[in-house]
Amino acid sequence: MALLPILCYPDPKLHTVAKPVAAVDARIKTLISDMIETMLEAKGIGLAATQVDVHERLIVIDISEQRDDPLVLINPRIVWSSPEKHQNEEGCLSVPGIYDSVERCDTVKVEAQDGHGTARLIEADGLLAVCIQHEMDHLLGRVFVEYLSPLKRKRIKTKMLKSQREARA
Ligand code: K1U
Ligand code: ZN
Repeated sequence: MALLPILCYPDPKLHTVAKPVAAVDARIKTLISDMIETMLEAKGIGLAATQVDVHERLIVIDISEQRDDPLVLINPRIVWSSPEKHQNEEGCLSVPGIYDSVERCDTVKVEAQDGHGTARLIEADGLLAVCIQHEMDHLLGRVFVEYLSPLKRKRIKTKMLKSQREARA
């Protein structure tokens, strides 16, 4: 297993639209293991392949308290979302240290393949629903800060570029 580097906002590669996973083969299984290890090490509850510069439709999530119950979604598709929406506090491993409120659907139903390539239908609410919507946005090249005001986004961009410059110095 390997830790993968996570792209940081405003890296333009975060805006790449991911392509479908063609087959759940050995390469994808290795990528799944590496993404789970990377997510756990970074203390995240989710990670999209886009964030590790792989532009295929794959996400991993683990919202369990023991951090031992990963959910793997390959080629996920939201087939139903509730009309009820709420604001939720979000963070992102690609935008470290920034947390803000984003409106998301309360409940979603998602069709996807699991890590074995088996088709699944998942109904999610609460933090899982928020995390699925956040990660699926990554696969469309969308970062959560794009839901914030242009002024907030500009400040976040400046802050990220400054900390990246300082980390390089
Ligand atoms: O996509 C990512 O970068 C992972 C992200 C997932 C996420 C967290 C919170 C709401 C929506 C999506 C994170 O794991 S950020 C770090 C984190 O562990 C966290 C932050 C806020 C609330 C709960 C967890
Ligand atoms: Zn994120």
